[in-house]
Amino acid sequence: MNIVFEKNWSTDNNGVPLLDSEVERYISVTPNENQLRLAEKPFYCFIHFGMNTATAREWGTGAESVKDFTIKSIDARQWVSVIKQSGATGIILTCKHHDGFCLWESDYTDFSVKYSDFNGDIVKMLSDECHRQNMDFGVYLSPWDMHDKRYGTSAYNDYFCNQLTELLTNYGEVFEVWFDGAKGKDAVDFDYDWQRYFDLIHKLQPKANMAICGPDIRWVGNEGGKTRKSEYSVVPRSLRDAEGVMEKSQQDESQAAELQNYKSTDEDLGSRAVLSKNSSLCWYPAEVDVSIRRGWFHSKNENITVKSPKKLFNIYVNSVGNNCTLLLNVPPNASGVIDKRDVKALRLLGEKINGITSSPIAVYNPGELSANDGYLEYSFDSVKKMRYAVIEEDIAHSQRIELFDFYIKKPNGKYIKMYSGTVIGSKKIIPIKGKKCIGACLVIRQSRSNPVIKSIGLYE
Ligand code: FUL
Repeated sequence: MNIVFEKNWSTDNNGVPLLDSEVERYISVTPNENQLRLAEKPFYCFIHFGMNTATAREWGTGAESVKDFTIKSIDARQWVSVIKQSGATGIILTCKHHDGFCLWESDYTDFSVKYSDFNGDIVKMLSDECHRQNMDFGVYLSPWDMHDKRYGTSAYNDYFCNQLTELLTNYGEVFEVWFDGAKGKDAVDFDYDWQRYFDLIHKLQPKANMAICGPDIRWVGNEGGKTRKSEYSVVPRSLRDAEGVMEKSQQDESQAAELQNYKSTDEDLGSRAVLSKNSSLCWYPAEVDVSIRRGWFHSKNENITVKSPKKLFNIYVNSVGNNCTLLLNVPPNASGVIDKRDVKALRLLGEKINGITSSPIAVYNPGELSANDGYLEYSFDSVKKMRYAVIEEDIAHSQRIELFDFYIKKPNGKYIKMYSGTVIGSKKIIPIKGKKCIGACLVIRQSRSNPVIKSIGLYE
């Protein structure tokens, strides 16, 4: 045996218990069916489109009128097909942003497309097109509403539930409902009836995940595409508290830039040290929301800020490949189409993502490891130039791996460590940069119990 592999989870487990009653408490926390389904389709897009697209703003003022929505048409087919090319499998539309303008023909307000010069229901146009092109459709409905006079009174909770009912009844299956925590710092205090919203969603769309201020998916904590070194999915239940999420969210239009540079102070959300201090835990995986441009809404002044395919791909590897889902925002312009710059970046991103797994050296499915599998060693029949290793835990058994090293075996027989990591979770993507090798080895140094590995894919 190679001496460097001797210390592993099955021998000393880095000096911590492999499984005791405390650790058992951590691994008893597992995803529900909706969370499992989302982890299988971890990349989807946001579309920020609406009043702000017409008025060229990031946030509205609350004083807009339907006449300000001067957009005449949209090309939903283009939106969906362009986004599909990026490899994304779903789209979440800002059906109502903070300005309160509704992109569907709601029966509960006169501040919607129905009363504007736009001819049609944008939510219907997009959801129909998503279903036609086999893409998931999701809904962003801003809890904070600057325009509606009911906001701040209990009648607003009824209004909000009526809106949810329309959106979750008339537009087919909805895969995610996104509740933004942002609220202007001068806005009136208001008690959102979160539990009523969650119960309603659960009743009308039992397969939908509820994100950010919702209980299924947590906000990664910034809008710049960054993730922590260790993105845990088993975390203290208190992180699910919607009011807590709101406190950390945008409270001012200009704060978007700040959030793009945000460095989370809560770096550790789920190590043993954190979990041991919390009696109640939950499965609450992170979602990375980031815009392809500087702003969330389209502005022609920001055409030069479209992120390069390389940058977008790095974001993908650091989010999807770091146990998170990725929600990439693509804002169509006031002519109702996605700009050609964004189109090109998305196409090239899609090619790069496909390129990760297009040339497999081998894909293994080890399943639950036993004490004999302290490390996993693989040999190839010829020299390969490895570009990626993709490792997935079977998260139906929770997340177990806490520390690991990944080695390649050089043609001269020597092992070189390519990566040291912590969390694996639903997916870890390790770039190897085309290094020549005749084998590879995964050494799990620390785990919460016997690791359960769904797959290890090695790619040229
Ligand atoms: C923020 C909002 O204030 C932004 O306008 C955008 O919708 C972003 C996704 O969330 O909190």
